Amino acid sequence: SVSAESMVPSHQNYVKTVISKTPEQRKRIEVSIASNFLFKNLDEDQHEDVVNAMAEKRFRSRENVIEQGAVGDYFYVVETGSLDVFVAKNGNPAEKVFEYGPGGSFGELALMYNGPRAATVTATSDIVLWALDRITFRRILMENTSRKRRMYEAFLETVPLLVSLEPYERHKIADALESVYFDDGQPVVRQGDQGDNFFIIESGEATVTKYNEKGEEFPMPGLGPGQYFGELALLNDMPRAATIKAQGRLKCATLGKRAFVRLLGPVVEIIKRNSVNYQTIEEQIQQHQQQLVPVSSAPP
Ligand code: 1OR
Repeated sequence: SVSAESMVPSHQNYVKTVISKTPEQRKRIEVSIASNFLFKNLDEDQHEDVVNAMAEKRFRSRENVIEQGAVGDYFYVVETGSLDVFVAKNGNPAEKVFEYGPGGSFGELALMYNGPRAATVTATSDIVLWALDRITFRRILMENTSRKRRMYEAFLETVPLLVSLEPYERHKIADALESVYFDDGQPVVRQGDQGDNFFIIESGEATVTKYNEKGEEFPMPGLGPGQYFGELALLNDMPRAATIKAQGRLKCATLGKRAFVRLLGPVVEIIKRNSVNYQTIEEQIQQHQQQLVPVSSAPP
């Protein structure tokens, strides 16, 4: 018979990697991983195991940390310096496809899929990295990472703004996304506020309202699944240009400003082009509404 005990995952069948560190090194690891989404949502023990297992590695400018086609051994987090990523496809010369700076991480693909390294990663300055061995990466970080990538994959493929991206670029976006929920009528962004986040609607609907100087409300076309908002404040460092509220239960995927700038770089031109349309829509509505009475006025 199957005993209850055998169903409990055993904690004896792996040996934890512990590389001794000074408190100063631990502090540097904490700073390096603080803004990295792959390390979010770890419990205390997992966090401790990861920090224990990390090894400090230094490379000189122009040295390769990873070579395309090689066997995967480590996952890396950047403490200081910068690196370029090159991909060679179908015998063509390698092309630069991405770059990393402090807080960035790479080398997860070969460890997740047991495949060859998909790219060459080269130091472009003298660098300090923290390396996590394959076994610890798979035991602690892989579950989270692949679950999140799978969870957002299908959704991100349907977002019109992101269709032109490479699948791997959408994976990086998935790593950085967090889902947030709003109840009917709850504001997501308020006109005039400082903006720190970008939103893509996963499910539900949102209303868009603009206020004039007198506090009169002008409703704008609403938003639905796959549509995005909150980009203007991030592009222009301006206050939020409209108030957006949940209409019924609303679920959004959100990116912080830094991730927005880093990951949506390839589509910023599309975003800017689309934002020009707002003016046209707004002008049309304002013209139309000059003959109408505003829907309501905010209390004085
Ligand atoms: P790896 O274990 O394969 C190389 O080792 C690492 O480079 C890889 O994990 C990723 O962490 C990182 N395609 C594949 N790997 C990339 C890419 C990339 N960018 C960074 N890495 N891109 C697609 C190119 C067609 C670039 C997308 C921005």
